[in-house]
Amino acid sequence: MIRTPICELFGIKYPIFQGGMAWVADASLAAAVSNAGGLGIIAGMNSNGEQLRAEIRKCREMTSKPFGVNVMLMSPFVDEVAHTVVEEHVSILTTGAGNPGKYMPAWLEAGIRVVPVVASIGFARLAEKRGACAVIAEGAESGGHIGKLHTMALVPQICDAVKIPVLAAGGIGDGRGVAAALMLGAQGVQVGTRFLVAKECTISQTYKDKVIKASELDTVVTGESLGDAVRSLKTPFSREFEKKEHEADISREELEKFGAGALRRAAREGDAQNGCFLAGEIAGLIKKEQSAKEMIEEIFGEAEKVLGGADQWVK
Ligand code: TUI
Repeated sequence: MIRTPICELFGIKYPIFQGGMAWVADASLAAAVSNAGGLGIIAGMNSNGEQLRAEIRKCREMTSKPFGVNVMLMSPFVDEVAHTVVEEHVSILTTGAGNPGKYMPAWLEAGIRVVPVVASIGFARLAEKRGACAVIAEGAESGGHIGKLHTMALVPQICDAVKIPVLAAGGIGDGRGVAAALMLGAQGVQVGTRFLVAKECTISQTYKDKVIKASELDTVVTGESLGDAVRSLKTPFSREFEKKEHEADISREELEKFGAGALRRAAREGDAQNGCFLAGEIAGLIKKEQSAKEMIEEIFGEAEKVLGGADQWVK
């Protein structure tokens, strides 16, 4: 049995958070992960305040276990979402793609435990100072919006920089990844890409099939020229985006217009031509659909085995 202080802090059996993936992480996935003993997280990114409220209430009907909400700080609805989570008495928040400082006093006042995703030491220290109870150090192997450092270098540096617990994210899809994260000093993990193919994940079958078929070389990072690097599966959309962003005369607005709606088209419509299928580098490792429970039990069974065998290397 692998238990860390993360389990007590968040009232969960296994020290694993499910990534709050935009257009993916709904009540169905979050409740399944929470019921399996992890921390399910509802994406706040693609919802306005009222849509998020409905999703939170739906999740409460599907699980009595703790779950959280992710507040994506670049969302056009971020102010509403930040307010709705307080009104709905959400107890755990993760934040992504920016600085949640503006919202922290109100969230802490409401007794919410806040866990920002960080991609640098400076930001991890700032999050700790502002009252975060843990941070998620997310390396650039991740799908979606990414920072510059990768998990192997980022996690130990963040662990040394803060006193609060650290969860590792980016490139973790099985028990070996969990074991490695613990060895780097993390007390838990956040997993996104593997949960894309959970049976309870409601995305299009096209999306799931693409993840299952992906090889280790099938992701690409676009948007670096906009200062908004995003990792996704190689598709006609990503190739077109890549081409456009290197055109000398294209404006930021034109590119953003081209990208608008692409996450929804991938996740909800399975539009293989015009959708943007976010996924991390670990997609190549993922071979089958399973329930969230099967995934989590398998991951922690493997982690226990590899950690238990680690002393073979110590003479
Ligand atoms: O947020 C994510 N991943 C995401 S959000 C998303 S939705 C979207 N993305 C791009 C365009 C349109 C929609 C898809 N994937 N991960 C969390 C994350 N946060 N990764 C990196 C960071 C991060 C980076 C810099 C957090 C803080 C930061 O700096 C804050 C500061 O102000 O210094």
